Amino acid sequence: MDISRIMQVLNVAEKAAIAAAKWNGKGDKKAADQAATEAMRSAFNQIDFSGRIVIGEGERDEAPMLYIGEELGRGGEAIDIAVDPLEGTNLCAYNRPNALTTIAIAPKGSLLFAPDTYMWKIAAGAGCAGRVHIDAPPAQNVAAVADVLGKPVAEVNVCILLRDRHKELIDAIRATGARIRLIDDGDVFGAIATAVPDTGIDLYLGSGGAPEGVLAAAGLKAIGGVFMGRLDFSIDPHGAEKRERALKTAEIDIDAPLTMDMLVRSDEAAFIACGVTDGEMVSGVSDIGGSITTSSIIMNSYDKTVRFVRTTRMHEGSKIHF
Ligand code: VTB
Repeated sequence: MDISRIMQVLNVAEKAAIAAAKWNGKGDKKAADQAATEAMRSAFNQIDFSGRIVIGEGERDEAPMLYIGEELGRGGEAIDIAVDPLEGTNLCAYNRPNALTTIAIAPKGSLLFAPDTYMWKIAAGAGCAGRVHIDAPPAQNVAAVADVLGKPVAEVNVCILLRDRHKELIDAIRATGARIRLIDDGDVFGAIATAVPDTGIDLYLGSGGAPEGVLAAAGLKAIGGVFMGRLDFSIDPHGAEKRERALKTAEIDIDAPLTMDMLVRSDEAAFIACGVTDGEMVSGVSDIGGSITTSSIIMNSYDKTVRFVRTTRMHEGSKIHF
């Protein structure tokens, strides 16, 4: 995406983060999500583009805003949009690290309409393409990442969502001697962080939301990292009916390993995340003396860049605090 479009969408992510952060630590994840969603929708509608939600808050009948298929903007260039307005609603509600507002944008028709179910995922940073695979045993993937990074397996840090279904996976990683960073929520962060050296996360493994997989794939593809997924309807309480539906409507073989090129069918995609709570990748929203500062990460295919952007919004009488 060209830089002017990126700046417009960055502004959307920032506005959503500022709205969500008012709910940091307030124990109300619904209110936080709603605030982020409303702010995001309203900011998208200011943009001179023809945006279309491909990944959003749900189907039209269950989500009043940012529903799948919703059209946004004032008209212009046709753009596919994937959003999770508040990725990690619990993280925000309980003021835990790495709640983010997340957006991926790509030319129309290029983002996969992923079914709202689970996906097994593997993500790793640059250099790991062709070395790790969603179907390879965990120990093999850890060994490959250790080799690429030039460090012993014992120093590889694997991020995994803390869920009962991951017991076997966690045991397998423990057996290799590698480190594990367990996270309560927020696997878009976990996957993207593999490509951001200062986070200390080298590999992401495990199952989380399929829509979140498309968001992470957009970021990792943009900067030459690796992401692969495999849909899993069996974890989902409504999996059987969702599988039936996906069999009829999906644009892909729903049982196949999904590559970044299947999830994001363009070399023009970009991923933007703005911090809501503080985290290892970006800081959360801070409001000091009336000036509000946000921190964001942008991964853009167009110029193969990763940008960290700190924005301070001045209000009357406020001073900038860097
Ligand atoms: C997943 C993960 C998300 O919620 O969707 C998870 O991808 C829900 O998983 O990042 P469970 O149903 O097992 O709780 C997040 O962690 C946060 O939205």
